[in-house]
Amino acid sequence: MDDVKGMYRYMLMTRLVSERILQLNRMGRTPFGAGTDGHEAAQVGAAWCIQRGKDWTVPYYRDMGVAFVLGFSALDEFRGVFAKATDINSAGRAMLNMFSSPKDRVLSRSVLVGTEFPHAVGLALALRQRKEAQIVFVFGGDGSTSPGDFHEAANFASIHKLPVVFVIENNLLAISTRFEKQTAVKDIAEKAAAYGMPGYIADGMDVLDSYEKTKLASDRARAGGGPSLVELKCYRYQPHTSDDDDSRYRTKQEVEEWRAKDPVKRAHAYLLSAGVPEADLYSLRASLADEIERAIAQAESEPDPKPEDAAKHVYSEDAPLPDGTRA
Ligand SMILES: Cc1ncc(C[n+]2csc(CCOP(=O)(O)OP(=O)(O)O)c2C)c(N)n1
Repeated sequence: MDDVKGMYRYMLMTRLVSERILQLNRMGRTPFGAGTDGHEAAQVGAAWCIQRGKDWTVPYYRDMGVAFVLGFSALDEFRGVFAKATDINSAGRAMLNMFSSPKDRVLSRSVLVGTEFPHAVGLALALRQRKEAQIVFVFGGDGSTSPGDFHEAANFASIHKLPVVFVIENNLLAISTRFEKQTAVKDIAEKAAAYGMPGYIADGMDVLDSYEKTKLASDRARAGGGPSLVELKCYRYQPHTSDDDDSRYRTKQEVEEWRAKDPVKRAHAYLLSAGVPEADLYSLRASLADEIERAIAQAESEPDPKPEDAAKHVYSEDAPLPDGTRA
């Protein structure tokens, strides 16, 4: 029960942060926002299988719930949202949610969809060569299984039995492109068979099912059995980003149908039915909301990055100039 309460805490935190990100953007206080609503159970359930500080994780840009479970705070998140110099991911130079934390073993990633898979597989190969016991979790959306990167990475990982868990959050949309317009099979999990690895399907609106199916995959990787793919079927409630008009590609009715399966409400109902007092859940919400408001106030008051730092760490600072001299 303690685990489920812990999971619920991170799911609720993810929901509340995500809602504030969109509100702040609509108020004109931030340049850009992207929500996670609808993915909380998938992300938190899968991330519960990660051994913090030991395993490596390559999350994708929607994975706030994964980042929070791994140790990111609301303040870490809002520093990125406000693109402040204090942002731990990129010092305010990349978009929000380019999660990066060497101490938490979160590999810095690119915004380019699908590039995380070969990076994760390379990481797993390095762990194998160094005889380290940890495993790698890599996350992506359904759309990220279309580029060649995914297929090359899955094939290579399977041939070499590398300790990788491919976690795919299938929300049926890649911006405006619907699932059936870019994937000919019924389930993403079917793609695993082509590479000789198991493909598990979970109800990504259910945190326990997401945890259990990801656990099958992570147990297999830890035992030396090689990679697996876990498909978490979920839905994105908000537009793709604050720049997206989702009324052009889906109906309100479709969103409402999925809202009836709200993963946060479902976990809330589960806890109540298991005897957790409602007052405890309300005080949890109040304390999270307070933490979030304090994080927003602090992040917003912090300094912006300096314009002259825009290309810092992009080019090697001691690389020779074209004429062979050094700056
Ligand atoms: C290589 C590449 N092509 C296109 C884009 C633009 N783009 C950003 S997010 C996205 C959709 C990805 O959808 P999916 O993987 O299903 O994840 P979701 O955003 O739905 O969670 C696209 C096409 C990109 N970032 N990288």
